[in-house]
Parts: sequence; structure tokens; C-alpha cells
Amino acid sequence: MWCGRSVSLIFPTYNERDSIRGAIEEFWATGVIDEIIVVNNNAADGTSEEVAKTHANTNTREVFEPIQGYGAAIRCGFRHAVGDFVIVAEPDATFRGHDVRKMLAYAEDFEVVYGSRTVKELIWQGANMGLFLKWGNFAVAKLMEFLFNTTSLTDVGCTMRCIRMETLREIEPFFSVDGSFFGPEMMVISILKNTRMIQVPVNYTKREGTSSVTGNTRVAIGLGLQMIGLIVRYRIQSWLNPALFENATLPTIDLLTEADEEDKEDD
Ligand SMILES: Nc1nc2c(ncn2[C@@H]2O[C@H](COP(=O)(O)OP(=O)(O)OP(=O)(O)O)[C@@H](O)[C@H]2O)c(=O)[nH]1
Ligand SMILES: [Mg+2]
Repeated sequence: MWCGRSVSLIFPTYNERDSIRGAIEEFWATGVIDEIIVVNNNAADGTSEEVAKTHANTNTREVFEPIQGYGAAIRCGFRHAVGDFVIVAEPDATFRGHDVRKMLAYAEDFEVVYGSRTVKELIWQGANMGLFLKWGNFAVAKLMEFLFNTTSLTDVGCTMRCIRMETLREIEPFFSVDGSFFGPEMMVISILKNTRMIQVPVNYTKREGTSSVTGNTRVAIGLGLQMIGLIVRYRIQSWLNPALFENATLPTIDLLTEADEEDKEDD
């Protein structure tokens, strides 16, 4: 619970059998998470057994997404989440549990909080964030920031994010990407839907096990180009046909204020 509001954590998993148990324990130890949804995306054999062994197993649900892909897995987790705040992270030891407090603190003022992995002081030894990935992510993020004239952005590939449930339900019908560039699609849609959003630095540490995406430079370049294509396509689409996103709403009043008002009405 965070300020009397429930918190769901989504862990998409494909190839994290050896790290998922530790990740669940670490995030659960923060004491602010109410449910963990593990989205098994045709994951490595033995993943379910590792999940079942955790101390948090009574609060952990494993759901299965047969459509292969990072985006498909996260979108499946979103459909199952019930918390007032929904956080997404990866169970590959690259994200640190205590950063959920940082995300939630900002979520009191913002509808969507995106993590950024490009702040030098928070890139730890062994993390897969060399010069190419760091400046590549930064450059594509700046392209997005410029094209949409939005808040300061420094990363387009960070899985760690926190969204309020009512905002998620409003924007998720617009999601379409099943693959690895779902991250920037969600960012663009939250911009086009005029949500109040911010990006905050998170720790980025060494991965356990083998990355299937950014560990390979050729795959990472291809992904970067796909991301640029997606960002430009959404920009042109929204200029040519603003009606596509016309039911965008102005930023809503603060969630906690709303809750306080509801409580007062109940009294
Ligand atoms: N690659 C990949 N990842 C998936 C898939 N389904 C779910 N995921 C999850 O998406 C996350 C990203 O995959 P990673 O292999 O860690 O890729 P990455 O984060 O770009 O690479 P690192 O920076 O080295 O961690 C992980 O939590 C995976 O479990 C899938 O079909 N393919
Ligand atoms: Mg990863």
C-alpha cells in the first residue's frame, strides 16, 4: 500500500529463471507492493517453480501470455492488474526494488512516471548501458521530446514505470505493439492523451542471464530504428488525423485529493 492505495507490480518474464525469485523477494521486501503479477511469456522451463518458491508466493499470481513479445507480455499484465498504482519492472536483476518508492512518490503528483536509465551516477558497474545504448536512448528520447514538445525525456527503453489505474484504463485501448518497442509506444500515447507525466532516474545494474534484445548491437540498432519509425509515424498520424486521439482529456486533479474528497463524501 502507498498512501492508502494498493500497488500492483508486473514482471514480464521470458528468460529470467535464475533471477526471478531474487527479484520478487527484493521488490516484495519494500513492503509497499500488494500483488505481483508474473507474466510468463513462454518463459524458460523452471520459471514457474522458481516463482512458487518465493516468500511472496501468496501475493504473487502467475499468468500466461502465449503471444510472444515484450509488449504482449506487459499488456497482458496490465489487463490482470487490480491495484490503484501499477508498476512494471524486469525480473532480470537490472532494476532495484527500492526504486518503486521513488516511482510512487512521483505518482502522487503525476499520472504516469517513467524511469530513465541514462543518468551516469545510477548506471552501475557491469550494467548493459555503454556509450552506444546510453546516447542512442538519449537521442531517440530527445527526438520524441522535440517532436511532441513534451516533458524532459532521456530514455525510451526503460521498462520501469508506474501508472495510475484510471489513466491506464483510459490509454490502454490505444496500445498496439506486441514487440520490443512497446515502451516508446506507451510513452507516445500517454503524450497524445495529454496525461500528466514525468521521467525520473532509476538505478540500472548488471543483468543476470542473457539479454535477448539489447545485448546484441545489431538487434539494438534495428530496435532503435523501429522506435524512430514509430515515433515519427505517431507524430504524422496525430497531425493528419487529430480525431484519432480526440477524446484526450486535460490533466486530472490529483489522485490523492480525489480520494480525500470521496472519503469526505462517505463520512
Ligand atoms: N526479449 C524478450 N523479452 C521478453 C519477451 N517477453 C517478455 N519479455 C521480457 O521483457 C524484458 C526485456 O527483455 P531483456 O532480454 O531483458 O532485454 P533488455 O532489457 O533489452 O536487455 P538488458 O538490458 O540486457 O536487460 C524481460 O523482462 C523479459 O522477460 C519476449 O518475447 N522477448
Ligand atoms: Mg532487461
